[in-house]
Amino acid sequence: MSKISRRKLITTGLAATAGVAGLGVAAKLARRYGLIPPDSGVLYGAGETLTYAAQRTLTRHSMAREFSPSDISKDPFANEVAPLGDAFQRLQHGAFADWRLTVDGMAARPASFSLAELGSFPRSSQITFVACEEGWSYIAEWSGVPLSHVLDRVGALSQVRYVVYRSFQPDWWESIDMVDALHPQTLLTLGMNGGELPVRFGGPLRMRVPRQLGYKSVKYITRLTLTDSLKHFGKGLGSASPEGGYAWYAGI
Ligand SMILES: Nc1nc2c(c(=O)[nH]1)N[C@H]1C(S)=C(S)[C@@H](COP(=O)(O)O)O[C@H]1N2
Ligand SMILES: [Mo]
Repeated sequence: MSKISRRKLITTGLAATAGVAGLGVAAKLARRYGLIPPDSGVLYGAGETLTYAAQRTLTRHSMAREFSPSDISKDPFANEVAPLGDAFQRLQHGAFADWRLTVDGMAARPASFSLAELGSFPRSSQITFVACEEGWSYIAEWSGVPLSHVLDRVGALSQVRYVVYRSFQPDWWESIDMVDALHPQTLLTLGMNGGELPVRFGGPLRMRVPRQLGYKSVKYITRLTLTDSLKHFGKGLGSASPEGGYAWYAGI
């Protein structure tokens, strides 16, 4: 399917879901409100784009379901990660005192934060569900700093449309739009189930995006880049996921 006809499909779907009168209006709305996801040019793009557009139109302020303490999974499953290597182990032996979160790109005050600094920022916690695309899931309590707070601190410019987040594991990088970046449940996570965030669950610092599938919750976060375009990151599809055949937008 060509990009043109895919776009047509999006706007048709948008017109239907949002009850917009007329395709021309829907097409204008889709462009204006950024409803075309960055990987819309790839094969499975049509369905994903429709999901993205519909969710962005109808549910941008909705909250991921939160559970009660008695729902917390007793023995949560940590997905296996590739070996983290010597450099990570050195940081771990130093109790991650030298871990830094670099924030760059379209910010008035780019910064580099230690975990202690992040820990001194306002904290939020949530009991939410992690769902892997492979079918398993668990519920845990997560605590951390709302990403929106960090964006405020660095003075995110008004043109920013996406936050790209990178991991100590170079193969793992993702991005989210501002609806998710500013969403109150999107957390730079430092703690889990009342304690520190264990390394196998992404410690010392993990992104939690509870409104999307588990793979958007990248572990070992080292860098955030604020940008108005995803064209120049990787293959320009928005994140590592679409490069490997998964959708950039994985809303649940
Ligand atoms: N850095 C990094 N982040 C990652 C992964 C990974 O292998 N490395 N796996 C992802 C996938 S596919 C899922 S489903 C979740 C799994 O989270 P869990 O280990 O807490 O269950 O983490 C995501 N974040
Ligand atoms: Mo996953």
